[in-house]
Amino acid sequence: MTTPVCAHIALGSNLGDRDALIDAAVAALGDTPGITVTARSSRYATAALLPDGAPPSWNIDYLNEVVAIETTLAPAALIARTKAIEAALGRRPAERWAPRLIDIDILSYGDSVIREDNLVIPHPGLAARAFVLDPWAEIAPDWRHPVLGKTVLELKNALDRS
Ligand code: PH2
Ligand code: MG
Ligand code: MG
Repeated sequence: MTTPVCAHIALGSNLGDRDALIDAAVAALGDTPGITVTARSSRYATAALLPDGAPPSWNIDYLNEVVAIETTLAPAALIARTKAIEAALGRRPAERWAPRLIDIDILSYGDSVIREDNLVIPHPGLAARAFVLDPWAEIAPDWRHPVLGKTVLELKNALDRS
């Protein structure tokens, strides 16, 4: 038996029935052989974080949630599954930062540090984002970022929210 690994996953939606899409994504994760959903944060309504120069039409509020899973899937299989769930829920390829029906991002996979072309864990950038750290701190305040050496709660408390 492979020992299950605890991973954390961020979900976001700013198009369509955002609540139903996040619910469906979490249900699909939990229905996957080798994945058990072990904790869910509450859901946060968040303003879209966009790069300078993004089209004003992209400025649509998100719902965000973070879940914890126990999984026997390897990281590559886990990301393949998240992409398949996104596609099954209607997400189509689009520009980076464009509004999306559903976004499923792997934040952490145990204490692993993975830097491959299509798989960077812990997820870069997200460790500085309130829409990730607020829900994440509800379910895993003590998880320690293996590169930054800070816990989720410490990262959250250090956020510049101005
Ligand atoms: N995801 C993005 C870009 N901007 N803003 C919020 N509030 N929430 C998100 O999930 C989000 C975002 C790219 O994945
Ligand atoms: Mg994302
Ligand atoms: Mg994504």
